[in-house]
Amino acid sequence: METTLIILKPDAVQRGIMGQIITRFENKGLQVVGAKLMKISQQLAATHYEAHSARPFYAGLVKFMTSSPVLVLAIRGNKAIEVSRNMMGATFGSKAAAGTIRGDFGVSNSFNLIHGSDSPEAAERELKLFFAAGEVQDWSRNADAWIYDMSGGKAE
Ligand code: IDP
Ligand code: MG
Repeated sequence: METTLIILKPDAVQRGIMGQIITRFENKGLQVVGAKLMKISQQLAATHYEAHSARPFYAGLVKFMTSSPVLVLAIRGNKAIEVSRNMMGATFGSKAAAGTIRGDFGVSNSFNLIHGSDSPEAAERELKLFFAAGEVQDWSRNADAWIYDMSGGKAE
């Protein structure tokens, strides 16, 4: 099982579509193991997006991400990182395929609703940035017996 960091960005919170986006992850069978509404500080935004610090859109990105609350989620499941990225769609709303979150809910290149870790290394780093020890819950979900084939002793 993988756990990934998802951020519902300020535009998703302000537009009142948090529930619709979370529902997509729940419908897919992924498990919410962490959730926190928070305002991202300048420092945290800078650390989170440090790989982009030389990009022309960086200043605007940090301003956007710190402008209004976000909902930070830890999402767990089989291949959760790749599955979530596929559900999010391409970076630009105008390019994202219909059926994806960005493809269905937006057209902007920068206000694109959602962040998701793009690798296991990124997920580990980002989960630690946004969730303190004890804020991610390891809870067992009864539905897992029907979401996964456990007949071989592990989730398939
Ligand atoms: P990702 O969120 O799909 O992983 P990244 O390339 O990691 O995309 O970029 C991080 C964020 O920076 C994007 O989600 C988007 O909000 C913003 N961004 C990326 N490229 C551009 C751009 O060309 N113009 C404006 N904003 C951008
Ligand atoms: Mg990225």
